[in-house]
This record gives sequence, C-alpha cells and structure tokens, in this order.
Amino acid sequence: MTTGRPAPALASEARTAVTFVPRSGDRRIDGLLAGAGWVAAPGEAVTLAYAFPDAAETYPSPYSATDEPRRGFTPLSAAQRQAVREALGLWARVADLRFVETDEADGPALLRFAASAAVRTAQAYYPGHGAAAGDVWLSTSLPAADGYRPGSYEFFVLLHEIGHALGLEHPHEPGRLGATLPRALDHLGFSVMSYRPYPGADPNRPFRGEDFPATPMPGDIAAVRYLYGAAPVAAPGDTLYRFEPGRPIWRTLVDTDGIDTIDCSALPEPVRLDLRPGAWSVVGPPADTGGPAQKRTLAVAPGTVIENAIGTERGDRLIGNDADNRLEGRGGDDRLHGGAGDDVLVPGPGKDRLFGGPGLDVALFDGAAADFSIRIRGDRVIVHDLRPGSPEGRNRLQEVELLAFGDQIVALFGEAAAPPAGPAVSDVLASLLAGDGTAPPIWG
Ligand SMILES: [Ca+2]
Ligand SMILES: [Ca+2]
Repeated sequence: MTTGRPAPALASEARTAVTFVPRSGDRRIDGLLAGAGWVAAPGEAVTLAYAFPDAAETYPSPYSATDEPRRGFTPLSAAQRQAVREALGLWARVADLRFVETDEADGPALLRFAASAAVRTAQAYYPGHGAAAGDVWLSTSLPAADGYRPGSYEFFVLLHEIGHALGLEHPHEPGRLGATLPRALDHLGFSVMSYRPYPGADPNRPFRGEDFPATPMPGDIAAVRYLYGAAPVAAPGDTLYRFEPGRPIWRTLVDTDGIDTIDCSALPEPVRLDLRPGAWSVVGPPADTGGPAQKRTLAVAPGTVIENAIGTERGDRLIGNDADNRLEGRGGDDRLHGGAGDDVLVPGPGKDRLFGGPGLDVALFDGAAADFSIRIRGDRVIVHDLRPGSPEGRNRLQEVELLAFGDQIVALFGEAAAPPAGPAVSDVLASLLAGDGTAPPIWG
C-alpha cells in the first residue's frame, strides 16, 4: 500500500501497491526499467487513478526538493488535458493498465498532471511512496493550447513523462538496476524514453529534429508489459490503418485481434512494408531527427499480426507474415512476398514479381484468362496481360499455385508439384471476396 497518499475514494481497485522491480534478464527491457512499479510483482494488471489538479493546495507540503506546486503552479489547459488522456490511452493499449480519471475532491490520484514554472521542460516522478510519486509536471513554457498533435515534440514529451510515472527510465542512465540499453537500440525509434533521436546521437544535446514517435515504441512496449502484463486484447475487430500523405508515420502498431489492413494507397512515396511481427517498415516520408533521417519509422510490435496490405502507385515491396495475407501491389513494379500461409497476391499494373512461399497461394487478376499469356519457365510462371496498355502488366510468379482470373481459376501444376494441399478452392475464393477491409480508419 502507499503511505501518506490515501487511495482514491472513487474505486477500491485503484488502491495500488508499490514494489521494487527486479531485472528481467533481458537487457533490452532492463535498460528501460527504473526499478519500481505500481504493482506487488512484475506482470500484474493495475488500475491507476489520475487527475488534473486545479490548485496548488491539493499537493502536500513538504512535497519535493523542487517544490513545483509552490513555484508558479498552473493547471493544465483543456487541450493539454485531452492530449494527456490520449497519451495515457496509448500506454493502456499495450499493457494491462487501466487509467481512471478522478476529481481531486475525491482524494489524491496517483498520477497528477499540472504545470509549474519550476520545471524546465517537463519532469515526472517514478512509482514510490513519496509525496510526489507518479506526478507529472510540464513547464509553463510549453504551449497551452496547440501543438499536442501525435508526432509533435509536445505529445512525445507527454508519452515520455508518463513512461517515467509508470516506472521507465532513460536508457543511457544505469539507474537503480545498473542497466543501460545496447547502443544500437538507444534511440527514439526503439524507445520514447531515449535522449538520442537517432543511434549514436549525443544524449546531452537538445532535440533538434522536427519529428518524434507518436506512440510507445517496441522497447517501451516490452518494458511496460514486463511491469504490468500485456493488454488482453489490443485493437479489437478488423482495423484499417490508412496512412495519409504528408507527415512521417513514426509509430508502432499493436493489434492482436481481427483481420487488419495497412492501406498505403494514398502515399506518394513507394513503401517497403514488412508485416512480420517485430519488423520495421519504410512507409511515408523519413522522420527528421536533426541528424540522419529515420526511414524505417513504422514498426509492427512483437505479437501483432496484420493480415493485409495495399501498396502505392509506385514500385513497392510488400512482405507478408505467417498468416494468410492479401497483398495488393497497385501501380508500379512491385515485389510481393507472401511468406508462409495461404496468401492472395494482387499484382495490379506494372512489372511485378510475386513470391508465394509455403502454403496455397493465389495470384488474383481482374481480366479474363483469355486476356493473358501464361508461360512456365522452370520454377517461374510468366503471366502477361496482352490487352492494349497491359492494365495488369507482366508478372513473374514463383511458388504460386493458383491463378484466379475474372472468369476462371487456373491451377498451376508445375514440375514435381502435387495438386495443391490446403483449403478447397471455394474457401480461397471466399477469402478473396472477404479481403476488403471495411473497418473505419483509426490513424488519421
Ligand atoms: Ca505499387
Ligand atoms: Ca503469409
């Protein structure tokens, strides 16, 4: 139990233990741990009350060496409060954490958010028994109204400070557990707790880039899951991630449920999209880090399975995972890799190369079979659209078992190939028809 910090009267489940958190044994996690958590043992689910105090008197005295409440106390603006709620929601999405907003009149919350003139940018206190434990302070010099868009410096500051309040620390500091992150992983692309915008950056120099991660990143997710367990379900149902042109897409996708789709068709830059859990992708413009541009900005969290992908009008590379994927190249000269599973590959226009991989894989065309020439050359099949303008291009296929045209399905029984094992052709057709994502976009 906490001492000196009465549990919120609102909900008894919000009463919270504090514990010393030992090393996990994985340096990629231990380098981010502060050594304390709001749980009796690592991996326990927890509900944490948070509040936005309106008055300095809400805080006890004495409070801290900095005494933030007594030095230019300022309540957070409505815009800042909304951004804090959004940032808390991103942390709750990846770990078994629940945040409940309380009124300070009901008793002090564990995580309290306010601004103070005593703070330079922002600071937060680790889980613990002290009067300030769990509190987050923004500087009164940070903007109060605008600027808290995900991907901005200000929103990143909120993600970072909440990370501290949950028990994460800077990866370049050995801290209580005596662990730092390996140098190659100590950068913002791996953790929002890092002081290095790119690998090898000087952690003592201020951030000079324009772009910042918009979500907790893979290292943060692993560390916060070690502290509080993984969220039972992340992003329930079928989710469509439709990316818009313009800003970098610097974020980690966490999604454990449904048939999900990444749609890149609106992007002007070609993509190298890798759906394998734990992989990084080049999607959208590179992030400005103030040093070397970060190209691989989009990460798929370990344990996250995204089934479907739609490329751009440029030459893309789409890489599937072990699940049954549907990969659409669209325009440009694309390379589609189905990987394991029964995959549907839709080449579209251009000179495309399709690699089905293991499983019963289908290449899907709109035109009638008579519109194409089909030639088998060793282990490759060339499917060439002979119509004027060749709308579905010239395609080189390997390890693809079926061609599905607008009017018929052609089975490719190459040399030494047995009739395809796996689901019946009717099942394959059903999956083709079900491939269009109908869920609303969640990333604007
Ligand atoms: Ca393409
Ligand atoms: Ca696959």
